Amino acid sequence: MRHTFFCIDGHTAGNPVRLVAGGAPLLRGASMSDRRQDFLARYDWIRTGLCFEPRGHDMMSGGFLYPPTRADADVGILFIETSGCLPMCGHGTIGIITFGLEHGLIQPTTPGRLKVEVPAGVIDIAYSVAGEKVTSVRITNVPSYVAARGVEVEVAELGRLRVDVSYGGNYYAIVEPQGGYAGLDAMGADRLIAASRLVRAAVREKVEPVHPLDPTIRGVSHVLWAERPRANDADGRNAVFYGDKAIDRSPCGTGTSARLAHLADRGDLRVGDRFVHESYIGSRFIGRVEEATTLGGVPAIVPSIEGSAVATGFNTIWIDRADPFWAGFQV
Ligand code: PYC
Repeated sequence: MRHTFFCIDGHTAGNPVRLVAGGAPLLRGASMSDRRQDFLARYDWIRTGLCFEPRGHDMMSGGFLYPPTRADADVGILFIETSGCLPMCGHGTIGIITFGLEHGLIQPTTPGRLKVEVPAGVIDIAYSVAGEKVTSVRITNVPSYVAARGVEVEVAELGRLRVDVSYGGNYYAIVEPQGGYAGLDAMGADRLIAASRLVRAAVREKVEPVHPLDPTIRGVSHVLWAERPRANDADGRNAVFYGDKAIDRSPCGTGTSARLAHLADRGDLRVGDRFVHESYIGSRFIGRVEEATTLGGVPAIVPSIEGSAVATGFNTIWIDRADPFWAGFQV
């Protein structure tokens, strides 16, 4: 049996975004979080088939548009990625909203504004348009907070590291330069990937953060290696590891949100402060601490992230059960 998926492919700040505009399965559930669980239980083969080789690659990421489950939202998004079905994805949202608007799949009630339901909650979008092109998307993200401080892990080659765990829509182990970690350029991509696997596994043995309002969102999934910026007009640089082999080519929207919460928590950022974040390849998001809040009684911030995306083409993809690699593979 052959399943056909009509996709708009592109990238946000260099990281891939595959908007699956046709072929989304009908999902059960009273919220996007419930629908995420339903998708994982019954349709995860669509994610692996579209994201893993031979139809995808290590960094592949994307999502589907759904009617929202809430009356106050314009649209819902379900994310798919090599790493799983994320509760929230910042670069994915920027791409999906850009391509959805540019191709008439999303019709805003208020031009320039959208309310979007994602599994992690509800986010607000402000976007700009020039002619037919969406030139920027700003996400006011879900409340973000620090879940654990000073977790000590021992990692081969790098020795003892102290990391903090912060939430920005996914849980991040944040590693700042220290001891055996002298910065991104000193490490290089291959060593960062190998070390990230070890750091994530070691942190998972020590802490399992659980979202204060949604227990289906739990556990450290990503590692954010922090660094000083390269350019004078930026405030920080990072390499975000996800899945098993990916370094985000964008500055990572949820990673930037987690980093803003982390810096705000220790007093290095205040409400209203802007933070220009560079990615591993030098692309940028503009972050901002929008407000202080609480999440289930825990101090938190509401961060925003702004960036832009470019569609690179349409892609009609088949998943055919007669193909020995119909559900994709990873090596
Ligand atoms: O932009 O939030 C993000 C993201 C998560 C994983 C890769 N990118």
